[in-house]
Amino acid sequence: MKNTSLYIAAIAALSLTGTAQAKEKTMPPSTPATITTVYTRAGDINPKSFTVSVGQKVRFEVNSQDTGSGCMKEIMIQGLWNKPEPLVKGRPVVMEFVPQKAGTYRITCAMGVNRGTIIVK
Ligand SMILES: [Cu+2]
Repeated sequence: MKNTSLYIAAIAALSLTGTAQAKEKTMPPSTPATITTVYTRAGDINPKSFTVSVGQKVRFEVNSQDTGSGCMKEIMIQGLWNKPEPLVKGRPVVMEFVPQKAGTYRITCAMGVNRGTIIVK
């Protein structure tokens, strides 16, 4: 009787382990660290300083409450996202990248005017 109970316990433990492994396999290979900011014409982006890790996929979201104008109508990250993206009210900008080198990267307009920083550690 005792032996049978042990056997059942062992089978139960094995199948639990199997389930845990199956769950891991269905997870995306690299879940991005999401950082989010809000753009307004009066306050530009807020928050404007972020820290992320080398090698960790980052998802940077900019939620625009206004449509950008003039010099500051586009946003980019020097060295991480070099394509200027237009700031349009109600249309989130999403930039996904994997930082390869530690350092301080500038969030700017298309012409290079500072609006924030991403620190990669
Ligand atoms: Cu500009």
